Amino acid sequence: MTPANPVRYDRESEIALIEIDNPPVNALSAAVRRGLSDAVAHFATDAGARIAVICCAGRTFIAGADISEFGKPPVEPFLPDVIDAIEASDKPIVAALHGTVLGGGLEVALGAHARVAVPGTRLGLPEVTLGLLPGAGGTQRLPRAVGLEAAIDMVTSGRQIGADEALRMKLIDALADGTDPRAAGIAHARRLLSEGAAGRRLSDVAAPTVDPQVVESWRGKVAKASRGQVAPLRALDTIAEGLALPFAEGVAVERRAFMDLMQTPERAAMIHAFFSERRAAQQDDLKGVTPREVNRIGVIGGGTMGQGIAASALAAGLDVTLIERDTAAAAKAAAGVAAMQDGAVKRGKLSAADRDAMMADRFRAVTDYAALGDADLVIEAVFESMDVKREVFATLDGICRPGAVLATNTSYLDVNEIAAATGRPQDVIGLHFFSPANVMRLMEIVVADRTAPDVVATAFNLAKRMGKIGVRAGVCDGFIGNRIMSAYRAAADHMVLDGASPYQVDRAVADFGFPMGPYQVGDLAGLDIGYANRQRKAATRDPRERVPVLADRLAEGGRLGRKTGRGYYIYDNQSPQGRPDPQMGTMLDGIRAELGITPRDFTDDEIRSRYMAAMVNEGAKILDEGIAARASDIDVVLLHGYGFPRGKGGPMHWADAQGLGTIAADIARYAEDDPYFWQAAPLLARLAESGGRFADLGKDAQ
Ligand code: 3H9
Repeated sequence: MTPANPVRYDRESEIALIEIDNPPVNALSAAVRRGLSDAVAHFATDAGARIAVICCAGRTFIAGADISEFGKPPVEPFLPDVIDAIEASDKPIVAALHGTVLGGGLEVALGAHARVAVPGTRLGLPEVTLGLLPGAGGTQRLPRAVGLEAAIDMVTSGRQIGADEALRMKLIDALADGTDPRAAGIAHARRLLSEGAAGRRLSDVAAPTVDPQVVESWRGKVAKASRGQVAPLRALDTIAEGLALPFAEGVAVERRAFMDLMQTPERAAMIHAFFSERRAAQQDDLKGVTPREVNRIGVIGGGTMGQGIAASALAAGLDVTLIERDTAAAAKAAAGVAAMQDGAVKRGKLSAADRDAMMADRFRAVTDYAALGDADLVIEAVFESMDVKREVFATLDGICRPGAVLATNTSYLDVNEIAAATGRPQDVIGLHFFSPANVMRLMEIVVADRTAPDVVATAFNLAKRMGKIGVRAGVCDGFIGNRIMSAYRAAADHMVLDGASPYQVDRAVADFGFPMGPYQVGDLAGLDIGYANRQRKAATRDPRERVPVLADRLAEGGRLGRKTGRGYYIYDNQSPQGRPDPQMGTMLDGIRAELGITPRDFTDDEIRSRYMAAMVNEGAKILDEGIAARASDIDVVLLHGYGFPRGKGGPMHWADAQGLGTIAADIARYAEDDPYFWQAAPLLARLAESGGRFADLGKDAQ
């Protein structure tokens, strides 16, 4: 193999081995496509080779097209042509699979005449998660292998399936015993040769019948799940339309759809999200810094958050000691953690035996802090009060071994002040998990003034190990996410005072693509939390700041949201998901009269513009202050912690796509009514003035 050719061609007696070696994930770059195409041509003329095996070196079979090439001019050979050449081969070709066989990788495998996988292999067509659909025959070959509905499910959801399921679905022909894909491929090729079998070309297989009723029922499901994204529905149409045509024409339908989707803002946004998630972990100042070793962790506080953190740490293979106030609370927390593990067993993510072993050997819930003496890292998840947190940290300071990392899960308190309760502020950091912590992937890593670099590196390492996306944040009230949420919540509250209803705001925001509007979120989280926060800040509040009187009235009246059956909405047997309160209009009229506000109408567009402008403006302030290092980090936080629609890429990407001049002009207009709230972030004003974009900031430094 020359360095330029990532595809090796070897022979083992009558078996040709075509091995792709393009780290890290064997993506189908132009060089791989060229190498694969040449290797297949060579196989055709290699008289001694009767069968070929395509396999991959490294940790995975091909994980898809090379995403970094998208948006650039296409380079030949094109993937569909390479796959057609594989399938057209007169001599059989076996795909030997391991790791994650995704997108174009699975399409290559579907072009082969037989597929064998090693245990643990995962397969999927995740293109819709990038705003695309399979563009190299996947929408037409997959249904011919697994049937119409199984194919629709995989293509429109982007879901990955395990090797066992793939075997049951007949997506693969065999599951190997060993873990070496090359050996598995050779063994399967030998079997085919000895049986005189040649596998099959999926393009020759008759297409499954397309029942329009089945397609219609899927359309409903897919539309609901995809919340306004275009790719999943286009993928459904492409499968249905293509299968009614001869294979070559079906593939042409697919190609057109793929090219159309390639041009959409949704595709650009979703690929931005993909790379932003990976960029978040890149920290230039941590290069060469060795993280501390973490095996044993302590969790203080066994509420929902503490339980979720414990469950997530256990799943990552860590040893967990949870501390609670008394034995009853410890037992309750332990039961909660066990229930979360049961959920993982039910979802097939954990075996029952592993759960039992993990709970017996690696987990304990106790009451004595002394049990944390040998912990490598402790995460405090107690009541959100500075006094309580400082007391916990002072105790930890007296008990934990030197070098242990002491983390707080506070969602807005000052981490510097918490660190000052110890004699070792260099070991203190914020690890802000999102609830439920065993499900939500976001973790804000809050770096205080004196946090040591190896503690920051340890936090990023821990995030990766726990399957979380760690995003670095500086210390301020609410860090990145909650600070931005306060801003857009305030914009919404102002509109409600001025004439909109909470229900209209929620609807307008949901139409943008959020799973819920701010008032539905408020009811879910509990209205007491925001109320307590406002009380805490009341003494220092600027008199020009508008108070969300409706929220205060609801909380003071015991309407705390779902948990009390009433908040902005009413929750009961008749409407477990909530229904508007018919009294809301009267209540709001009263509040407006008290405040001397003459209500006015808001269009849904204006609601969205104000909501988004507040979000983007606060994001710009956070960026300017260095609370977030990159605009893309803000996008990741909003995407993973606050339900921002992935198809729009995050608020900063969305703002760049709108043009910052438009948003700055909106803010200037809103400021005419409320100059205190609508102060344009200086960074936003500068970029709007120069025609710049958030995405370009810091590019020179990268
Ligand atoms: C497609 O195939 C279209 C076709 O239908 C039609 C074409 C005509 N390209 O995630 P990780 C990089 S669409 C380029 O941290 P993990 C990634 O950026 C594609 N680069 O590792 C990172 O780089 P860095 C369909 C890629 O072990 C490094 O690899 N395929 C690609 O947690 C490691 O990645 C997909 O959507 C790529 N395709 O997870 C699969 N994939 O180190 C997307 C990864 O510089 N990929 N990189 O930051 C994944 O889901 C995960 O990366 C994977 C590994 C599960 C493979």
